[in-house]
Amino acid sequence: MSKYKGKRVLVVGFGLSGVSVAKYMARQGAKVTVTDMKQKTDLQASVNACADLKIEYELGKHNNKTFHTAELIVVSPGVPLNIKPLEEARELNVPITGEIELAAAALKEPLIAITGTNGKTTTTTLVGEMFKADDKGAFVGGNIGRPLLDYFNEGLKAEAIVAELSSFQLDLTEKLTPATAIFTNLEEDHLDRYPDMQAYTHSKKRLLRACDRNSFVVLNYDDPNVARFAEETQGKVIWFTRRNPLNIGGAFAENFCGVYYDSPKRRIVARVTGKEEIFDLAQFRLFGDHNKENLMAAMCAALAMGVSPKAIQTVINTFKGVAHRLEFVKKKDGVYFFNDSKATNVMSVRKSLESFVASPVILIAGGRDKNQEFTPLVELVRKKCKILILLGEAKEKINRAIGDYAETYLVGTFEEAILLAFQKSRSGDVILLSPGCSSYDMFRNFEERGDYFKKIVNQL
Ligand code: UMA
Repeated sequence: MSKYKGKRVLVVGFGLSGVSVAKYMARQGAKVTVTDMKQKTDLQASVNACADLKIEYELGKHNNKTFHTAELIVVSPGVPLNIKPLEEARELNVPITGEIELAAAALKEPLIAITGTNGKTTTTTLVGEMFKADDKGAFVGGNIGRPLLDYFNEGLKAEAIVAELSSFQLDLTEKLTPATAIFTNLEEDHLDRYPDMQAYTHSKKRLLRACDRNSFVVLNYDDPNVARFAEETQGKVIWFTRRNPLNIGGAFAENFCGVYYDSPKRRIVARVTGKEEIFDLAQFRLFGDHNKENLMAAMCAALAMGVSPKAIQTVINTFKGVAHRLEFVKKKDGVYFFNDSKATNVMSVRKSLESFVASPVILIAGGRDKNQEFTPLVELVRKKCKILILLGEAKEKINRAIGDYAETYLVGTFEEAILLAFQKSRSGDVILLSPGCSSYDMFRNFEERGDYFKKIVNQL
Protein backbone atom coordinates (compact mmCIF):
# COMPACT_ATOMS: atom_id res chain seq x y z
CA MET A 1 0.00 0.00 0.00
CA SER A 2 1.25 3.45 -0.82
CA LYS A 3 2.58 5.47 2.10
CA TYR A 4 0.62 8.43 0.76
CA LYS A 5 -2.78 6.67 0.88
CA GLY A 6 -5.31 8.77 2.78
CA LYS A 7 -2.74 11.51 3.52
CA ARG A 8 -3.68 15.17 3.20
CA VAL A 9 -1.24 16.34 0.52
CA LEU A 10 -1.11 20.00 -0.49
CA VAL A 11 0.36 20.80 -3.91
CA VAL A 12 1.57 24.40 -4.17
CA GLY A 13 1.73 25.78 -7.71
CA PHE A 14 -0.27 24.29 -10.57
CA GLY A 15 2.07 24.51 -13.54
CA LEU A 16 3.88 21.57 -15.14
CA SER A 17 5.38 20.32 -11.89
CA GLY A 18 2.17 20.74 -9.84
CA VAL A 19 0.07 18.85 -12.39
CA SER A 20 2.49 15.93 -12.34
CA VAL A 21 2.53 15.83 -8.52
CA ALA A 22 -1.26 16.08 -8.30
CA LYS A 23 -1.67 13.16 -10.72
CA TYR A 24 0.92 11.06 -8.90
CA MET A 25 -0.55 11.69 -5.46
CA ALA A 26 -4.18 11.21 -6.55
CA ARG A 27 -3.25 7.84 -8.04
CA GLN A 28 -1.49 6.88 -4.81
CA GLY A 29 -4.76 7.48 -2.98
CA ALA A 30 -3.77 10.70 -1.22
CA LYS A 31 -6.34 13.41 -0.42
CA VAL A 32 -5.00 16.04 -2.79
CA THR A 33 -5.57 19.79 -2.54
CA VAL A 34 -4.00 22.06 -5.14
CA THR A 35 -3.41 25.74 -4.46
CA ASP A 36 -2.17 28.43 -6.84
CA MET A 37 -2.17 32.23 -6.70
CA LYS A 38 -3.54 32.32 -10.23
CA GLN A 39 -7.26 32.18 -10.97
CA LYS A 40 -8.83 29.06 -12.42
CA THR A 41 -9.30 30.78 -15.80
CA ASP A 42 -5.52 31.23 -16.04
CA LEU A 43 -4.89 27.60 -15.15
CA GLN A 44 -7.31 25.96 -17.56
CA ALA A 45 -4.71 23.68 -19.19
CA SER A 46 -3.67 22.32 -15.77
CA VAL A 47 -7.27 21.89 -14.60
CA ASN A 48 -8.12 20.02 -17.82
CA ALA A 49 -5.08 17.76 -17.44
CA CYS A 50 -6.41 16.62 -14.03
CA ALA A 51 -10.13 16.56 -14.97
CA ASP A 52 -10.56 12.83 -14.25
CA LEU A 53 -9.00 13.00 -10.78
CA LYS A 54 -10.52 13.72 -7.39
CA ILE A 55 -8.80 16.94 -6.35
CA GLU A 56 -9.81 19.91 -4.17
CA TYR A 57 -8.87 23.32 -5.48
CA GLU A 58 -7.93 26.57 -3.73
CA LEU A 59 -7.13 28.85 -6.63
CA GLY A 60 -6.57 32.61 -6.80
CA LYS A 61 -5.11 32.57 -3.26
CA HIS A 62 -3.14 30.54 -0.71
CA ASN A 63 -5.18 29.70 2.36
CA ASN A 64 -2.77 29.59 5.34
CA LYS A 65 -4.96 27.15 7.26
CA THR A 66 -4.72 24.54 4.50
CA PHE A 67 -0.93 24.75 4.81
CA HIS A 68 -1.12 24.31 8.60
CA THR A 69 -3.33 21.22 8.43
CA ALA A 70 -1.60 19.43 5.54
CA GLU A 71 0.34 16.24 6.29
CA LEU A 72 2.71 16.83 3.38
CA ILE A 73 3.30 19.93 1.24
CA VAL A 74 4.81 19.56 -2.23
CA VAL A 75 6.09 22.88 -3.56
CA SER A 76 6.64 23.72 -7.26
CA PRO A 77 10.15 24.93 -8.10
CA GLY A 78 9.04 28.45 -9.06
CA VAL A 79 7.36 29.12 -5.69
CA PRO A 80 9.69 30.99 -3.30
CA LEU A 81 10.28 28.98 -0.14
CA ASN A 82 9.89 32.03 2.09
CA ILE A 83 6.24 32.83 1.38
CA LYS A 84 4.35 33.29 4.63
CA PRO A 85 2.12 30.17 4.55
CA LEU A 86 5.17 27.95 3.94
CA GLU A 87 7.08 29.58 6.78
CA GLU A 88 4.16 29.02 9.12
CA ALA A 89 3.83 25.37 8.02
CA ARG A 90 7.55 24.88 8.65
CA GLU A 91 7.13 26.21 12.19
CA LEU A 92 4.36 23.66 12.72
CA ASN A 93 6.72 20.90 11.46
CA VAL A 94 4.61 20.07 8.42
CA PRO A 95 6.94 18.16 6.05
CA ILE A 96 7.73 20.17 2.91
CA THR A 97 9.16 18.56 -0.19
CA GLY A 98 9.42 18.83 -3.97
CA GLU A 99 8.62 16.76 -7.01
CA ILE A 100 12.24 15.68 -7.63
CA GLU A 101 12.55 14.26 -4.12
CA LEU A 102 9.30 12.30 -4.55
CA ALA A 103 10.51 10.90 -7.86
CA ALA A 104 13.99 10.09 -6.56
CA ALA A 105 12.52 8.17 -3.62
CA ALA A 106 10.53 5.95 -5.99
CA LEU A 107 13.24 5.44 -8.64
CA LYS A 108 15.00 2.12 -9.01
CA GLU A 109 16.83 3.12 -12.19
CA PRO A 110 20.21 4.88 -12.10
CA LEU A 111 19.88 8.66 -12.05
CA ILE A 112 22.15 10.96 -14.03
CA ALA A 113 21.61 14.44 -12.59
CA ILE A 114 22.83 17.55 -14.38
CA THR A 115 23.13 20.95 -12.79
CA GLY A 116 25.11 24.18 -13.22
CA THR A 117 24.31 27.73 -14.26
CA ASN A 118 24.37 27.23 -18.01
CA GLY A 119 24.54 24.40 -20.51
CA LYS A 120 22.29 22.14 -18.44
CA THR A 121 19.67 21.60 -21.11
CA THR A 122 22.09 20.93 -23.96
CA THR A 123 24.12 18.57 -21.77
CA THR A 124 21.01 16.76 -20.56
CA THR A 125 19.73 16.38 -24.12
CA LEU A 126 23.11 15.10 -25.29
CA VAL A 127 23.28 12.46 -22.54
CA GLY A 128 19.77 11.28 -23.47
CA GLU A 129 20.71 11.13 -27.17
CA MET A 130 23.87 9.14 -26.38
CA PHE A 131 21.83 6.52 -24.51
CA LYS A 132 19.34 6.41 -27.36
CA ALA A 133 22.06 5.97 -29.99
CA ASP A 134 23.28 2.96 -27.98
CA ASP A 135 19.77 1.42 -27.96
CA LYS A 136 19.48 2.08 -24.24
CA GLY A 137 16.20 3.74 -23.39
CA ALA A 138 16.59 6.75 -21.07
CA PHE A 139 13.90 9.00 -19.65
CA VAL A 140 14.93 12.65 -20.00
CA GLY A 141 13.22 15.13 -17.68
CA GLY A 142 13.43 17.67 -14.85
CA ASN A 143 13.99 21.40 -15.40
CA ILE A 144 14.19 20.68 -19.13
CA GLY A 145 10.38 20.85 -19.16
CA ARG A 146 9.17 17.34 -18.37
CA PRO A 147 8.54 16.58 -14.68
CA LEU A 148 10.30 13.45 -13.41
CA LEU A 149 7.10 12.10 -11.90
CA ASP A 150 5.71 11.79 -15.44
CA TYR A 151 7.92 8.72 -15.66
CA PHE A 152 5.64 7.00 -13.16
CA ASN A 153 2.41 8.71 -14.22
CA GLU A 154 2.90 7.43 -17.76
CA GLY A 155 4.02 3.95 -16.66
CA LEU A 156 7.31 4.19 -18.58
CA LYS A 157 10.30 1.84 -18.40
CA ALA A 158 13.84 3.07 -19.02
CA GLU A 159 17.37 1.91 -18.27
CA ALA A 160 18.38 5.28 -16.85
CA ILE A 161 16.85 8.59 -15.83
CA VAL A 162 18.58 11.72 -17.12
CA ALA A 163 17.48 14.76 -15.13
CA GLU A 164 18.27 18.45 -15.51
CA LEU A 165 18.03 19.91 -12.00
CA SER A 166 17.77 23.62 -11.20
CA SER A 167 18.81 25.13 -7.90
CA PHE A 168 15.10 25.66 -7.11
CA GLN A 169 14.52 21.93 -7.50
CA LEU A 170 17.64 21.01 -5.53
CA ASP A 171 16.50 23.20 -2.62
CA LEU A 172 13.78 20.63 -1.94
CA THR A 173 15.85 17.46 -2.19
CA GLU A 174 17.07 15.45 0.79
CA LYS A 175 17.77 11.85 -0.06
CA LEU A 176 18.50 11.75 -3.74
CA THR A 177 21.52 9.60 -4.69
CA PRO A 178 22.69 10.07 -8.26
CA ALA A 179 24.69 7.38 -10.06
CA THR A 180 26.33 10.32 -11.87
CA ALA A 181 26.18 14.05 -11.18
CA ILE A 182 27.36 16.64 -13.70
CA PHE A 183 28.29 20.22 -12.77
CA THR A 184 28.59 22.24 -15.99
CA ASN A 185 29.69 25.59 -14.52
CA LEU A 186 28.74 28.03 -11.79
CA GLU A 187 28.26 31.80 -11.97
CA GLU A 188 25.91 34.46 -10.71
CA ASP A 189 22.24 33.73 -11.40
CA HIS A 190 18.85 33.91 -9.71
CA LEU A 191 19.98 36.64 -7.32
CA ASP A 192 16.35 37.75 -7.21
CA ARG A 193 15.68 34.57 -5.20
CA TYR A 194 18.96 33.94 -3.35
CA PRO A 195 20.50 36.60 -1.09
CA ASP A 196 23.97 36.12 -2.59
CA MET A 197 26.23 33.90 -4.70
CA GLN A 198 27.12 31.85 -1.62
CA ALA A 199 23.50 30.89 -1.03
CA TYR A 200 23.07 29.99 -4.71
CA THR A 201 26.26 27.85 -4.62
CA HIS A 202 25.03 26.20 -1.44
CA SER A 203 21.88 25.19 -3.23
CA LYS A 204 23.81 23.66 -6.16
CA LYS A 205 26.02 21.84 -3.68
CA ARG A 206 23.07 19.85 -2.43
CA LEU A 207 23.66 17.66 -5.47
CA LEU A 208 27.33 17.29 -4.58
CA ARG A 209 26.48 16.25 -1.03
CA ALA A 210 23.94 13.79 -2.39
CA CYS A 211 26.72 11.84 -4.13
CA ASP A 212 28.12 8.83 -2.28
CA ARG A 213 31.31 6.80 -2.83
CA ASN A 214 29.81 5.00 -5.79
CA SER A 215 28.66 8.12 -7.60
CA PHE A 216 30.57 9.55 -10.54
CA VAL A 217 31.03 13.31 -10.18
CA VAL A 218 31.67 15.07 -13.49
CA LEU A 219 33.39 18.44 -12.97
CA ASN A 220 34.50 21.31 -15.21
CA TYR A 221 38.22 21.78 -14.57
CA ASP A 222 38.22 25.16 -16.31
CA ASP A 223 35.65 26.69 -13.98
CA PRO A 224 37.28 27.43 -10.60
CA ASN A 225 33.91 27.54 -8.82
CA VAL A 226 33.20 23.98 -9.95
CA ALA A 227 36.76 22.59 -9.87
CA ARG A 228 36.98 23.12 -6.12
CA PHE A 229 34.05 20.72 -5.61
CA ALA A 230 36.59 17.90 -6.14
CA GLU A 231 37.92 18.44 -2.62
CA GLU A 232 34.47 18.22 -1.11
CA THR A 233 33.11 15.03 -2.61
CA GLN A 234 33.50 11.39 -1.73
CA GLY A 235 32.38 10.43 -5.25
CA LYS A 236 34.66 9.41 -8.14
CA VAL A 237 35.68 12.59 -9.97
CA ILE A 238 35.73 12.67 -13.77
CA TRP A 239 37.10 15.89 -15.29
CA PHE A 240 36.35 17.67 -18.50
CA THR A 241 38.61 20.45 -19.72
CA ARG A 242 39.48 22.42 -22.82
CA ARG A 243 43.14 22.18 -21.83
CA ASN A 244 45.47 19.28 -22.43
CA PRO A 245 46.20 17.74 -19.00
CA LEU A 246 49.84 17.31 -20.02
CA ASN A 247 50.12 21.12 -20.07
CA ILE A 248 48.70 21.25 -16.55
CA GLY A 249 51.16 18.55 -15.56
CA GLY A 250 52.00 16.95 -12.23
CA ALA A 251 49.67 14.54 -10.52
CA PHE A 252 46.75 15.90 -12.53
CA ALA A 253 48.28 14.64 -15.80
CA GLU A 254 49.37 11.33 -14.29
CA ASN A 255 46.04 10.44 -12.70
CA PHE A 256 43.85 12.15 -15.26
CA CYS A 257 40.42 10.57 -15.45
CA GLY A 258 38.18 12.43 -17.85
CA VAL A 259 38.09 14.01 -21.28
CA TYR A 260 39.92 16.95 -22.86
CA TYR A 261 39.70 18.96 -26.04
CA ASP A 262 42.69 18.52 -28.29
CA SER A 263 42.25 21.83 -30.11
CA PRO A 264 44.91 21.53 -32.88
CA LYS A 265 43.40 18.25 -34.02
CA ARG A 266 39.75 19.23 -33.36
CA ARG A 267 39.11 16.09 -31.40
CA ILE A 268 38.27 15.00 -27.88
CA VAL A 269 40.46 12.55 -26.05
CA ALA A 270 38.72 10.51 -23.37
CA ARG A 271 40.32 8.55 -20.56
CA VAL A 272 37.33 7.46 -18.55
CA THR A 273 36.99 3.72 -18.93
CA GLY A 274 40.65 2.80 -18.53
CA LYS A 275 41.09 2.78 -22.30
CA GLU A 276 41.84 5.89 -24.36
CA GLU A 277 39.09 6.82 -26.82
CA ILE A 278 39.33 9.50 -29.52
CA PHE A 279 36.29 11.43 -30.77
CA ASP A 280 36.43 13.41 -33.98
CA LEU A 281 34.63 16.78 -33.99
CA ALA A 282 34.83 17.45 -37.75
CA GLN A 283 31.06 17.02 -38.05
CA PHE A 284 30.00 18.59 -34.71
CA ARG A 285 27.65 21.43 -35.68
CA LEU A 286 27.15 23.39 -32.47
CA PHE A 287 28.79 26.80 -32.16
CA GLY A 288 31.11 27.93 -29.42
CA ASP A 289 33.51 26.61 -26.82
CA HIS A 290 30.71 26.29 -24.30
CA ASN A 291 29.08 23.66 -26.50
CA LYS A 292 32.33 21.70 -26.58
CA GLU A 293 32.17 21.82 -22.78
CA ASN A 294 28.57 20.58 -22.81
CA LEU A 295 29.56 17.78 -25.18
CA MET A 296 32.52 16.77 -23.03
CA ALA A 297 30.40 16.79 -19.85
CA ALA A 298 27.78 14.58 -21.49
CA MET A 299 30.44 12.26 -22.83
CA CYS A 300 32.01 11.78 -19.39
CA ALA A 301 28.67 10.71 -17.94
CA ALA A 302 27.77 8.49 -20.88
CA LEU A 303 31.14 6.69 -20.87
CA ALA A 304 30.99 6.20 -17.11
CA MET A 305 27.50 4.73 -17.46
CA GLY A 306 28.61 2.25 -20.11
CA VAL A 307 27.46 3.91 -23.34
CA SER A 308 29.59 2.74 -26.27
CA PRO A 309 32.08 5.17 -27.90
CA LYS A 310 30.49 4.37 -31.26
CA ALA A 311 27.11 5.67 -30.10
CA ILE A 312 28.75 8.83 -28.73
CA GLN A 313 30.48 9.49 -32.06
CA THR A 314 27.13 9.04 -33.85
CA VAL A 315 25.59 11.74 -31.64
CA ILE A 316 28.55 14.07 -32.27
CA ASN A 317 28.00 13.68 -36.01
CA THR A 318 24.23 14.10 -36.02
CA PHE A 319 23.16 16.34 -33.08
CA LYS A 320 21.56 19.55 -34.32
CA GLY A 321 21.31 21.40 -31.00
CA VAL A 322 18.44 22.45 -28.80
CA ALA A 323 15.86 25.11 -29.66
CA HIS A 324 16.44 28.58 -28.11
CA ARG A 325 20.10 27.92 -27.28
CA LEU A 326 22.17 29.74 -29.85
CA GLU A 327 19.77 28.32 -32.41
CA PHE A 328 20.45 29.32 -36.00
CA VAL A 329 17.20 30.71 -37.43
CA LYS A 330 17.97 31.88 -40.95
CA LYS A 331 20.26 33.80 -43.28
CA LYS A 332 18.78 36.77 -45.11
CA ASP A 333 20.74 39.10 -47.38
CA GLY A 334 23.94 37.69 -45.90
CA VAL A 335 22.82 38.40 -42.31
CA TYR A 336 22.70 35.48 -39.86
CA PHE A 337 19.94 35.37 -37.23
CA PHE A 338 20.40 33.46 -33.99
CA ASN A 339 17.82 32.79 -31.27
CA ASP A 340 19.40 32.44 -27.84
CA SER A 341 16.26 33.18 -25.81
CA LYS A 342 17.34 30.67 -23.14
CA ALA A 343 20.22 33.02 -22.25
CA THR A 344 18.49 34.42 -19.18
CA ASN A 345 21.65 35.48 -17.34
CA VAL A 346 24.80 37.47 -18.00
CA MET A 347 27.10 34.46 -18.11
CA SER A 348 25.18 32.83 -20.93
CA VAL A 349 25.21 36.05 -22.97
CA ARG A 350 28.97 36.10 -22.50
CA LYS A 351 29.33 32.53 -23.70
CA SER A 352 27.18 33.24 -26.72
CA LEU A 353 29.11 36.39 -27.68
CA GLU A 354 32.37 34.48 -27.31
CA SER A 355 31.11 32.00 -29.90
CA PHE A 356 31.24 34.57 -32.69
CA VAL A 357 34.84 35.00 -33.68
CA ALA A 358 34.80 37.00 -36.91
CA SER A 359 31.28 38.36 -37.49
CA PRO A 360 30.19 41.69 -35.99
CA VAL A 361 27.21 41.12 -33.69
CA ILE A 362 24.03 43.16 -33.35
CA LEU A 363 22.88 42.12 -29.92
CA ILE A 364 19.24 42.29 -28.82
CA ALA A 365 19.05 42.05 -25.02
CA GLY A 366 16.80 42.86 -22.06
CA GLY A 367 13.76 41.53 -20.25
CA ARG A 368 13.15 41.15 -16.52
CA ASP A 369 16.26 41.70 -14.42
CA LYS A 370 17.26 39.09 -11.85
CA ASN A 371 19.27 41.55 -9.80
CA GLN A 372 22.39 40.97 -11.87
CA GLU A 373 25.44 43.07 -12.68
CA PHE A 374 25.72 43.68 -16.41
CA THR A 375 29.19 45.28 -16.30
CA PRO A 376 30.96 41.89 -16.81
CA LEU A 377 29.75 42.24 -20.43
CA VAL A 378 31.65 45.48 -21.07
CA GLU A 379 34.79 44.00 -22.67
CA LEU A 380 32.91 41.58 -24.91
CA VAL A 381 30.42 44.21 -26.03
CA ARG A 382 33.31 46.52 -26.90
CA LYS A 383 35.07 43.79 -28.88
CA LYS A 384 32.19 41.97 -30.57
CA CYS A 385 29.08 44.15 -30.76
CA LYS A 386 28.57 46.73 -33.44
CA ILE A 387 25.11 47.63 -32.19
CA LEU A 388 23.14 47.02 -28.99
CA ILE A 389 19.36 47.02 -29.04
CA LEU A 390 17.79 46.97 -25.58
CA LEU A 391 14.21 46.37 -24.55
CA GLY A 392 12.07 45.19 -21.66
CA GLU A 393 12.04 46.20 -18.00
CA ALA A 394 15.83 46.09 -17.66
CA LYS A 395 16.71 48.20 -20.71
CA GLU A 396 17.72 51.34 -18.77
CA LYS A 397 19.79 49.37 -16.28
CA ILE A 398 21.62 47.52 -19.05
CA ASN A 399 22.11 50.77 -20.97
CA ARG A 400 23.76 52.40 -17.95
CA ALA A 401 26.12 49.42 -17.55
CA ILE A 402 27.17 48.72 -21.14
CA GLY A 403 25.49 51.26 -23.43
CA ASP A 404 28.66 53.34 -23.82
CA TYR A 405 30.58 50.51 -25.44
CA ALA A 406 28.55 50.12 -28.67
CA GLU A 407 26.03 52.14 -30.66
CA THR A 408 22.92 51.61 -28.51
CA TYR A 409 19.18 51.94 -29.07
CA LEU A 410 16.37 51.49 -26.54
CA VAL A 411 13.13 50.22 -28.08
CA GLY A 412 9.64 49.29 -26.90
CA THR A 413 8.73 46.11 -28.74
CA PHE A 414 10.25 42.99 -30.23
CA GLU A 415 9.09 43.97 -33.73
CA GLU A 416 10.92 47.30 -33.42
CA ALA A 417 14.05 45.57 -32.11
CA ILE A 418 14.23 43.10 -34.98
CA LEU A 419 13.37 45.62 -37.73
CA LEU A 420 15.93 48.10 -36.43
CA ALA A 421 18.57 45.36 -36.16
CA PHE A 422 17.92 44.29 -39.74
CA GLN A 423 17.95 47.89 -41.05
CA LYS A 424 21.30 48.53 -39.38
CA SER A 425 22.87 45.25 -40.51
CA ARG A 426 25.23 44.56 -43.39
CA SER A 427 26.07 41.28 -45.12
CA GLY A 428 28.22 39.13 -42.83
CA ASP A 429 26.70 40.47 -39.60
CA VAL A 430 25.07 38.34 -36.92
CA ILE A 431 21.79 39.41 -35.31
CA LEU A 432 21.66 37.70 -31.95
CA LEU A 433 18.77 37.61 -29.48
CA SER A 434 20.55 36.82 -26.21
CA PRO A 435 18.51 38.64 -23.56
CA GLY A 436 20.53 38.06 -20.36
CA CYS A 437 17.24 38.42 -18.49
CA SER A 438 14.15 36.36 -17.84
CA SER A 439 11.20 36.72 -20.20
CA TYR A 440 8.41 37.22 -17.67
CA ASP A 441 8.00 40.97 -18.30
CA MET A 442 6.66 40.32 -21.81
CA PHE A 443 6.15 36.55 -22.27
CA ARG A 444 5.02 33.43 -20.45
CA ASN A 445 8.47 31.87 -20.70
CA PHE A 446 11.69 31.92 -22.73
CA GLU A 447 10.27 29.45 -25.24
CA GLU A 448 7.43 31.81 -26.10
CA ARG A 449 9.94 34.69 -26.44
CA GLY A 450 12.21 32.63 -28.72
CA ASP A 451 9.29 31.40 -30.85
CA TYR A 452 8.08 34.98 -31.25
CA PHE A 453 11.55 36.11 -32.31
CA LYS A 454 11.71 33.32 -34.89
CA LYS A 455 8.23 34.15 -36.18
CA ILE A 456 9.11 37.80 -36.83
CA VAL A 457 12.50 36.91 -38.33
CA ASN A 458 10.86 34.40 -40.67
CA GLN A 459 8.43 37.10 -41.84
CA LEU A 460 11.22 39.52 -42.82
N1 UMA B 1 2.78 30.18 -7.77
C1 UMA B 1 1.99 30.17 -6.63
N2 UMA B 1 2.46 30.86 -5.52
C2 UMA B 1 3.63 31.54 -5.52
C3 UMA B 1 4.41 31.54 -6.69
C4 UMA B 1 3.95 30.85 -7.80
O1 UMA B 1 0.92 29.59 -6.61
O2 UMA B 1 3.97 32.13 -4.48
C5 UMA B 1 2.29 29.44 -8.96
C6 UMA B 1 2.18 30.28 -10.20
O3 UMA B 1 1.01 31.06 -10.19
C7 UMA B 1 2.20 29.23 -11.31
C8 UMA B 1 2.91 28.05 -10.66
O4 UMA B 1 3.18 28.40 -9.31
O5 UMA B 1 0.92 28.83 -11.73
C9 UMA B 1 4.16 27.84 -11.48
O6 UMA B 1 5.05 26.95 -10.90
P1 UMA B 1 6.54 26.90 -11.45
O7 UMA B 1 7.06 28.28 -11.64
O8 UMA B 1 7.32 25.99 -10.60
O9 UMA B 1 6.39 26.36 -12.96
P2 UMA B 1 6.16 24.91 -13.56
O10 UMA B 1 5.30 25.10 -14.76
O11 UMA B 1 5.73 23.93 -12.55
O12 UMA B 1 7.63 24.57 -14.13
C10 UMA B 1 8.63 24.07 -13.25
C11 UMA B 1 9.95 24.79 -13.59
N3 UMA B 1 9.79 26.24 -13.42
C12 UMA B 1 10.63 26.97 -12.65
O13 UMA B 1 11.54 26.49 -12.02
C13 UMA B 1 10.37 28.46 -12.58
C14 UMA B 1 10.33 24.50 -15.04
O14 UMA B 1 11.60 25.08 -15.32
C15 UMA B 1 10.42 23.00 -15.25
O15 UMA B 1 10.68 22.73 -16.62
C16 UMA B 1 9.10 22.34 -14.84
O16 UMA B 1 8.79 22.67 -13.48
C17 UMA B 1 9.15 20.81 -14.94
O17 UMA B 1 10.11 20.26 -14.08
C18 UMA B 1 11.59 26.26 -16.15
C19 UMA B 1 12.51 27.35 -15.60
O18 UMA B 1 12.35 28.50 -15.98
C20 UMA B 1 12.11 25.90 -17.54
N4 UMA B 1 13.47 27.02 -14.72
C21 UMA B 1 14.42 27.99 -14.18
C22 UMA B 1 15.58 28.19 -15.13
O19 UMA B 1 15.88 27.28 -15.95
O20 UMA B 1 16.24 29.25 -15.02
C23 UMA B 1 14.95 27.49 -12.86
